[in-house]
Amino acid sequence: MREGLMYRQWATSHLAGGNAAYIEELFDNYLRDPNSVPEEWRSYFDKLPRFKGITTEDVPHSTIREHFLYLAKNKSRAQPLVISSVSSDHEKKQVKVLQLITAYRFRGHQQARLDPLELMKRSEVQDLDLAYQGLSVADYDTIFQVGSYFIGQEEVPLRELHTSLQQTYCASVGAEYMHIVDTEERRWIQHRLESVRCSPEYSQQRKLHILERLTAAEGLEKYLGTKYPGTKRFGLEGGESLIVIMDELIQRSGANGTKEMVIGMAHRGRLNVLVNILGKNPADLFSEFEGRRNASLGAGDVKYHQGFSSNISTVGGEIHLALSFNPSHLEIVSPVVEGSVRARQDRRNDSGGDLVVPILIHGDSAFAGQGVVMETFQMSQTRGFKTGGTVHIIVNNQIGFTTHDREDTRSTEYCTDVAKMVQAPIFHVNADDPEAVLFITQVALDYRREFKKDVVIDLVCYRRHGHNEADEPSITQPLMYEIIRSHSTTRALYAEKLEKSGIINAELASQMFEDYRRMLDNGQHVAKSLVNEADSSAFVDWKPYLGHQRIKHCDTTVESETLKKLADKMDLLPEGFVLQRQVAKILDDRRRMASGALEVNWGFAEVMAYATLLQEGYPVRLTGQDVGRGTFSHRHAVLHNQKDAGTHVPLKNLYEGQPRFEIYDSLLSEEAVLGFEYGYSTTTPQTLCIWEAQFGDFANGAQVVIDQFISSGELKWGRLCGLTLLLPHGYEGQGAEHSSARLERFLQLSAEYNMQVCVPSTPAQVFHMLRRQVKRYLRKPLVVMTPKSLLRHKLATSSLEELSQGAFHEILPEMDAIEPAGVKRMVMCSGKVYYDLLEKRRALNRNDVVIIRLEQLYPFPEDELVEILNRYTLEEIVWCQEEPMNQGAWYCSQHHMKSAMAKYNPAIILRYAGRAHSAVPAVGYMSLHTEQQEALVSQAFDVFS
Ligand SMILES: Cc1ncc(C[n+]2csc(CCOP(=O)(O)OP(=O)(O)O)c2C)c(N)n1
Repeated sequence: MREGLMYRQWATSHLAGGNAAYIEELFDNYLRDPNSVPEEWRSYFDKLPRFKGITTEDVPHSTIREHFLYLAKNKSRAQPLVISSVSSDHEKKQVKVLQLITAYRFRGHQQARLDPLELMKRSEVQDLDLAYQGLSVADYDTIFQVGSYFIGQEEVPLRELHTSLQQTYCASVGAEYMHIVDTEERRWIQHRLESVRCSPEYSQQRKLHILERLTAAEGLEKYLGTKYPGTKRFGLEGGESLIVIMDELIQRSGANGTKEMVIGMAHRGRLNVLVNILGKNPADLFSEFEGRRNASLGAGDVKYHQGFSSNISTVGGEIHLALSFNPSHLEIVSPVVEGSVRARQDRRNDSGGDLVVPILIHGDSAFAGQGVVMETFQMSQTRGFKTGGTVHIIVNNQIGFTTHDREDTRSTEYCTDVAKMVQAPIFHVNADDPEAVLFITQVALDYRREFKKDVVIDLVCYRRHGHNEADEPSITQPLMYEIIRSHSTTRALYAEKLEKSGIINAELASQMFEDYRRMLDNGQHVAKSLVNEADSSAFVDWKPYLGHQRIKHCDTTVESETLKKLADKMDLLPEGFVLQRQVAKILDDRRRMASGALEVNWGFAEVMAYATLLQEGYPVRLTGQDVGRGTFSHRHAVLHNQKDAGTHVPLKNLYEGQPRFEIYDSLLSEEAVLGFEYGYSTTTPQTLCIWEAQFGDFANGAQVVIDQFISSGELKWGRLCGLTLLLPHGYEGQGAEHSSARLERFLQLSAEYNMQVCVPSTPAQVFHMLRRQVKRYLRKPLVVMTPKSLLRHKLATSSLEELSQGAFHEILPEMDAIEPAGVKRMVMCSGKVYYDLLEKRRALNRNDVVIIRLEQLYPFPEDELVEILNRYTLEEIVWCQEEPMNQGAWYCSQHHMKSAMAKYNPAIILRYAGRAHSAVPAVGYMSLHTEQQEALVSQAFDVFS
């Protein structure tokens, strides 16, 4: 009570007017918890001078509080409070000075000179005005406390402080970091920026190096522009400082001990990064310009989408760089890079992300507009997807194709605002100040290393030419391009600056240019630190996987003793672990399945596939929404203790030193998560990598990943990928959105042995299919239509022997003992409808009909089908499906079926039994669904007119 009263007296005497309430609240908070107020206020309150005389109302509260505490502790030795004199006018101004500092930290970036063209509108920021803060130039010589950062001094004259604030926050760097809630992070950034006012003095050698990098960046574009005029290269002109950033990121990371960097970037400046950073041989690039084809690729891709890797030497040793292949779809490479990085980190046991670093280079419009950017940020700190922070660079040329005005490109203030969702610091920097660019690169990389979080460098630049070299920019941006035409290049401006400061003379600058040009003429490598004989010890050997289109035979058998032993191990629970009742029953059943007392179900077969693979040395990674339990509660790979909510993952506890078993319920994203898993699996051939959709059709949220990477990556870029997609699919009356995984779309994408599309219908089939996926030296994506109701279907079971002794069958022949001689009709189908057909045939007692299951629709098992057809003398062949006629396998697979039939009997017709054409995947009424289902099953046995 007394404290509050005394404080209020102090506040009102010192801080009359609008600030008083604010300061009072701050001080109240400070008294409760000194750490709850911004540190500048905390240090101010802490440092208020000591007063003389115990009763004055000017006594700061901290002093009083300390004294009271002291008295309370030392009742017998009460001491008088020692208080020094104070100038209340100075105190008032001191508060205002602190407000001024805070204002610059919050809003200085709005006044920073970020745009080389000076076109960007800078906001009016009142808070940065001395007068607005109640100060004036008359106070310039007064000394104020400023905290310990500014130029390492605690007290400086206002003049010096004001200059420092402007240099730090309103010159070539616009720093946004006050949105970060963690005090330590903010302090760290403040210290780094303020201690050198964002402009450290670099050595002459360093400055020459910057000039050399800019010369290389500009030189390459000029050379290509002259040699191949009008050819698309998406030049970097205007944003050459990107090369300064990349060079520093690599060298500094290498010095820190980083071993690998994975870089994702779109078209802009890609050729420049390839040649000047990754050391691609210019001669190779030129031959691509001249139309050379890579004979080893199928379709191939344009030169500015191809990936590349190399090793670069740094003071800390060799660093491996991988520039990720990249489709035209902007930003989709971001999660792919993250997945690749995580795979490399897992391989190196680099849980902190120090050894492998992701770098993502974005365009300003794409970064602001594409949703996958947000999804990728949302992943960045989650257990299953974090990579220790990503360095994001925006090549912000202030134009997205032709769109320039902010009202059209975005609603946010900056193109980088999305990064604030994960409280990433954002450093805007003027690309025409390459030393500021270098400085901010160092701060950004060090921040990532210190805090393991994402950080953004917004390189504010311009685009000297059109969107590409065949595009005329003044059609849409006449005024901007008038300015650009008379604007010197970054290199020229920097060379001029170095000349003025006597570091170089004009001849040296042009000599540098000539030297670079000569190297290109000679077709020489221009990246100086390129390692010729790369250390390949950490490389993955993909050779065994290369050159196969299809491998049909694979031994996936397992000793039944091994199955039992593994099942026993999975049954062991930690002391005191209490299972939920239904889960206990499921595990109980699994125990009986392992002993042979019960037929094997889907869940058991699937987890045993993982267990056996782990036992054989293959890591397994499984992600997707709700994968630990399984959406339909069949997997239970993660068990939850009902007593303390702790978890236990039996598959992680099989034996000492076993391979990784990673299972993560993913965030609610399909696009970024699937992109991530694609990146992961293209980096680790040994791992069985699986992504599961909650319902199969949700995969369409990741359609870009399926179209641009999964189905076409091998043909475009020669990248192998063994990723498995589990997509729950099946017509059970659950309505339009929960029935179909859109099988037809995957089949339509299937060609040239690009991927596999399977519809396994028994537990043994899923067991062998998953094992086959990793045991064969074949890395092709596997798309699986997985069941829902079939997980518990009484007929969809297998024996333990089928697991131990069987194999994956691309076709399952007739299972009942039907005499071939009497068979007139064959019904072919895939998936769950088989069981409906089987029950119907049994009910009808139709021994003239056999039912066969196509368990793999692509690559189509044509020879096997012909072999089965040849067992019978058929009059009719029917394809039966649950899906409407325009969906499912009918349109996309019938040519394969007909091709096999032509080898059997060219005269025989393929009939259709299934739902009629439909605009929706399934109906919404259970009664209508049942009606349709019964009709299509009956139709398979009916007479066709
Ligand atoms: C998903 C997607 N939508 C549209 C395009 C077509 N496109 C190619 S580049 C581009 C402009 C990108 O602008 P920005 O991100 O600012 O990069 P810049 O080209 O200016 O470097 C557009 C719209 C695309 N490639 N991908």
